[in-house]
Amino acid sequence: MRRIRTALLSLMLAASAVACTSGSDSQGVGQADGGGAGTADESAGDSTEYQIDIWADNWMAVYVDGELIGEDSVPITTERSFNAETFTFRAAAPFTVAIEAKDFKESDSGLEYIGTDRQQMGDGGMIAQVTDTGRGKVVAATDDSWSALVVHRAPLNTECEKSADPDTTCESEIIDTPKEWTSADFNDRSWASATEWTSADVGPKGGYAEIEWDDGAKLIWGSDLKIDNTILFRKEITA
Ligand SMILES: [Ca+2]
Ligand SMILES: [Ca+2]
Repeated sequence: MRRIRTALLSLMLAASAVACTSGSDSQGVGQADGGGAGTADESAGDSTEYQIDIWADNWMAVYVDGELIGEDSVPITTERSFNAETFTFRAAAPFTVAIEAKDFKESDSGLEYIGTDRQQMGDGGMIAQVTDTGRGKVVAATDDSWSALVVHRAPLNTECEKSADPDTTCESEIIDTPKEWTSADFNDRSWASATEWTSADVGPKGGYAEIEWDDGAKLIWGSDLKIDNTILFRKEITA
């Protein structure tokens, strides 16, 4: 499947290169320069077993080179759904880890506990590390070298937090999740860098302490722990 796509992509790139040199000048800037090296595919025999440990407030799904390898076993609608997960997978470096992380929100207002005396903006946070299980070595971990795209931000007007009708008064910014964003050759160069947060900022609990985190593993999120509700993260791992 992947081979075919790679071959098709090469053909398309070749075709557009011909089109460019033969006169048409209006395209090709955006993506033709994106993939490049990334498409040297692994043959299954060369793959290595890895595990990823991950903790998120409140929910996450993990993809490797476009394939879902695991998602949070506790539904996001579970109150205080804080838990760590460990997933194993096989891959050949370089490979791309893509993580969708969600802070719980009851509606697009961005608030939780709506209509109760606890109505508030919840906050998020996520940490992960990838270990080569054969060598017992952490080969990658979350930090500000990861790319991030916030696809759900709310409330933009934080003063709506105690509103009696937050679904009307709270404003949000919601963008479409890009197609193929989990694939190795997706071009994420327009994305922001993830923001590193301290454990004092995030207050990680429920499973976080059960994992022995590498010193290089940092809690990350968007630039705002409360307003950034759904975030896509990506990192190409070379080791
Ligand atoms: Ca939360
Ligand atoms: Ca939030």
